[in-house]
Amino acid sequence: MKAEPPLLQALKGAVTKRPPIWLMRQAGRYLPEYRALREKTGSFLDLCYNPERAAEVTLQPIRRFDLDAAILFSDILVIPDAMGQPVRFEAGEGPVLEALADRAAIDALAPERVEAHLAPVYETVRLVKAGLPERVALIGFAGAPWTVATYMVEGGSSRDFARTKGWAAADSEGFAALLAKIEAATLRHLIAQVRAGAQVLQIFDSWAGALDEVFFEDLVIAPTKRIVEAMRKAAPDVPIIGFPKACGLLYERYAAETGVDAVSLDPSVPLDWAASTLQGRVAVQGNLDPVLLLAGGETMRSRVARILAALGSGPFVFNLGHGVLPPTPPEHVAELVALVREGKAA
Ligand code: 1CP
Repeated sequence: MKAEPPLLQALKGAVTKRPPIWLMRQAGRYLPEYRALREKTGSFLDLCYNPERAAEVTLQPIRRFDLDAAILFSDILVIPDAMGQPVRFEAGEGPVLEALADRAAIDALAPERVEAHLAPVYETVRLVKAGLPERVALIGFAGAPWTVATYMVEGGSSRDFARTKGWAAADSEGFAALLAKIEAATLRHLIAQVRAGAQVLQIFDSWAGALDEVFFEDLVIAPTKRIVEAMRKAAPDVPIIGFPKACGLLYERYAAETGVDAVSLDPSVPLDWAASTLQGRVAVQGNLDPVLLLAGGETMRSRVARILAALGSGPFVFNLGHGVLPPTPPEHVAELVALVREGKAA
């Protein structure tokens, strides 16, 4: 029998001899070979919808570093794009969408377009899978409904999510209809990624930390729980990692109530608290500050040792607390991977 990739073992609750490691945004601007390919390709979305090039970008960090997983190169905002709310990425500005104006705009969204519109993404998954060694797992992903909704309602990035939260407060029924559309599209997208070869799924809820407890329950926990339940039926063997970034003590309820196999921790989560409160119930992933990877040196080394010491005796996946920053020297990534491979705890 073939050995299961270490990432899958850890996500299913095993304590591995060395923790598996992968990094959010491990493909991207900090790699010269990414910048070269990016320059040859029109827009960022053109790259996401070009299977050969997106597969190449996904595989670039795997060729350089001894990582335990590849993450599909795509974006969470392909979902509004597929449902009929076009997305553009402006250089230096981030995503731009025509903000949803009213209930009619929500009703016009079409989750049933996902498979056709995102066919190139599933082709990318197939190409990557064919190019990966058995021990390197392939991670598919989607944004969580709340985080994707913020971009659809604000028309792009936001600091305070005033329009989105205001809509949820004033018209809970209309907002629930929006989340239901995103949820339906997300399910279709996750299932299609699994059919194409994804072995693990991560749900990015980057703006979960912007919500109070009541909104967190209704807009983060409830939709995530429904997605996890539906995926258990569609793909019972595929572990799911949830990343409700910066949600503080609410990580505990998220881990207990959504049904995810693992939670990804942002850098602010105290390690001993995570070990005692979360790790008995789910696997944990994280949580080195990406700025410490950028800085490198002794501070990075001692923080890595501290994370390994605190979390290494339970089911654990080494990662950053958020994505690799573009100015990060690739040699620092190589050193980090080597440190985790040695498994040295302070
Ligand atoms: O060329 C460029 O400048 C594009 C930069 C870029 C990249 C490399 C964007 C635009 N998206 C991505 C890829 C991406 N996005 C991946 C690839 C896999 C990986 O290597 O990890 C993933 C998983 C995402 C997910 C994503 N997109 C999130 C969730 C994770 C997070 O960063 O919090 C979010 C919020 C987005 C939206 C997004 N995509 C890109 C931008 C500039 C933004 C807006 C971010 C913001 O509002 O602050």
